[in-house]
Amino acid sequence: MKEITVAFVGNPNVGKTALINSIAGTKLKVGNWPGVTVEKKEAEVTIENIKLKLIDLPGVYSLRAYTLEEKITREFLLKEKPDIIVNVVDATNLERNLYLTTQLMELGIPMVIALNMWDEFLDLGYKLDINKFEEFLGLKVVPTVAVKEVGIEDLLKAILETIEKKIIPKQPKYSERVEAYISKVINDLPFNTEFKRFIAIKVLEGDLEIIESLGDNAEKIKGLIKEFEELLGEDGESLIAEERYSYIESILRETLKHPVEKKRNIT
Ligand code: GDP
Ligand code: K
Ligand code: MG
Repeated sequence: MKEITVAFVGNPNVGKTALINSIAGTKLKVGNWPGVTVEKKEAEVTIENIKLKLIDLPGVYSLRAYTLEEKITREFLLKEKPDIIVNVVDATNLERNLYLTTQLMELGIPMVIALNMWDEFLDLGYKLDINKFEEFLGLKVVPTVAVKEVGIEDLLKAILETIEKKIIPKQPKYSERVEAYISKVINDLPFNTEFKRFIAIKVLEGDLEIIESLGDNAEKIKGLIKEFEELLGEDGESLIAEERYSYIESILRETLKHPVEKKRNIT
């Protein structure tokens, strides 16, 4: 039987565990990640003769490796290379949640988005043009209410289709100046990796763990980072963060309608 590893990734408290529970029922196994006390939860479910291994990764806001949760989640994605990522997003907090999404997209792993908390999203009066949103990101997007088992069938369908068609998200495009440096770093990477773009961007963000992994090329690349920061007049991490947020804003401007504020009666 074909076996597929599905990594659930998202900010803390967005409904990752609730979503896995409603897909797999009571089959969630709880353990620990090797060497640490962070809980490792996983479940298995078989659909259409495909065994899905659902991995509940620790909640993170970013794929830096500052916190233990970030380290575990990043290690898993880069080393275990899941077949597909389900990026669980709190639909009521899209701008903040999509900051992580941009980084996940850069991995180039097949991916779908579960727009969870869809009940609250609707209650608050938001509207989203899902087709347009999917088109911008180049992946399937499924509204879900994990605690009410809403959207679960559609999410499973999207997962299977994304795997079958190997739907890799589009790459967030940054400014020309930043893209030029991403290309330069990619050219200087000393090893072959399928995560070239992800690694290059992390290098420009000043990610020490990744820079040190570049071995003999680290010094040359540090020179490039210095040049990059001097040219653009800011530290790499802030620069890239700004670029991520302007990419996110450009998409939300075209797809998300905020609730119309109720007019207060003036008496
Ligand atoms: P995790 O940290 O991402 O694993 O999030 P959890 O699965 O623990 O869920 C966080 C909280 O949000 C819990 O109190 C859930 O009951 C609640 N929750 C999860 N999904 C939904 C949803 O779709 N709608 C609403 N209203 N609450 C949800
Ligand atoms: K939680
Ligand atoms: Mg959880």
